[in-house]
Amino acid sequence: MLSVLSPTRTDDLRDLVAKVEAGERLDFDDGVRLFRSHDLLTIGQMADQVNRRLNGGQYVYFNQNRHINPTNVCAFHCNFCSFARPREDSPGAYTWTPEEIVERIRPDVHPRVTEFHIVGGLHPRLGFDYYENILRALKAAYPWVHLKAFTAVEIDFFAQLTGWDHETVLRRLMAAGLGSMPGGGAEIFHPEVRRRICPEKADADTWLSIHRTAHRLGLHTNATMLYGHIERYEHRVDHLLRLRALQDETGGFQTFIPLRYHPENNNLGRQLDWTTAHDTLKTLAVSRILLDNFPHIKAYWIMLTPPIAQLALHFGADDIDGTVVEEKIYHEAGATTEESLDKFDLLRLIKAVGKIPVERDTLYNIIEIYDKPIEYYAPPSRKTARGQVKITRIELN
Ligand code: V47
Repeated sequence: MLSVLSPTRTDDLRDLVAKVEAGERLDFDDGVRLFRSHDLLTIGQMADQVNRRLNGGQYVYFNQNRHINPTNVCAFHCNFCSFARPREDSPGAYTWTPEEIVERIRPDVHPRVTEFHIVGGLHPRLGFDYYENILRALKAAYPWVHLKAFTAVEIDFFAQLTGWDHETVLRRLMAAGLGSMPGGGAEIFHPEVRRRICPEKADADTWLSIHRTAHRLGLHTNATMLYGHIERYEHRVDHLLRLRALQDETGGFQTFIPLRYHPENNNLGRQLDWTTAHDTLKTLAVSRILLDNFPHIKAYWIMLTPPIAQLALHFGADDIDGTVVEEKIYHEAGATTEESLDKFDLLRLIKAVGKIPVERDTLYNIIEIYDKPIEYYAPPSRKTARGQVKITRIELN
């Protein structure tokens, strides 16, 4: 008999819950079952448990960073991308010189900015020295800032440009100031999907091999997965398990970032809608459960919106990225979030869900733990609905 006190479940995940409680690994079929399940709260609890085991569960990391996209001119034609422009004279195309980049970001760089996140188009007519010079110029102007730069797809493009192997390209970039690599360009590894959404891009084996080489050279890297478009749950699980296998081998990944597909202003989006918040929370949680060897899972607030990023902190995520300041890839594709949040916004976002904010650098060295109450005045740039300037005293406990 049905009763509101004993609601029926569409499925039963008890055996998987027991596996996670025992610290056992889930396999491919388990992963697909989790994705097919609608029992979001059970999956969230499982992910929370893994997060507690790995990170204690109460800390949430953020950093003060600045994104830099040096050019949007790109030789590739990925179906999901709204950022790229095919030619230098295409409407909206831009390419900044290294000197322009240094000056453009100067107002935003202060001593507590610890990271520049640098990714961009694969410019068909610039030489490799352009990318090296960007790193050199940034290091010369802001020597304390870590350079997390260039996805594996960019590294592969530089190898084609120069005729060098991936290791040589990476060594050259390290000599110019490269400190680590971001996780972009992974999209969905499975060839059935990859050839439909980004046929020109480095394939899965190449992407993984470049990260393997980077780890061998002592670089830490991140990994991503672009979800919520034409892929099936099997493709997501395949993607996650390939990353888990490489991490078993090298231990060089720091953070996994599931990237929610944004369907505006790109070819793929013509017939696709936004995936749901339910799917987003489930994807974060299943990632946390399957990637039991990844130290961190990031809920990138720009892409998720701050409210969903907050919920994600109860579904396995322990990082929300940083201040960002200027964001193009998601805003061209329909993101409605701010482009920047300041440190206090991030503290508020994290403290509001009962977690302790931890300011970190790119390599997760701790800069400050915010475990005491904080009082501050919100900046006068905040306006009321009537356009009046409002300075508010805010207390964070
Ligand atoms: O590789 C492009 C994705 C990535 C769209 O390592 C899109 O800390 C959704 O990798 N909808 C670049 N996603 C961003 C990235 C990243 C972001 C934040 C932190 C880190 C990190 C890495 O953006 C691309 C691609 O997968 N992307 N277009 C779109 N329409």
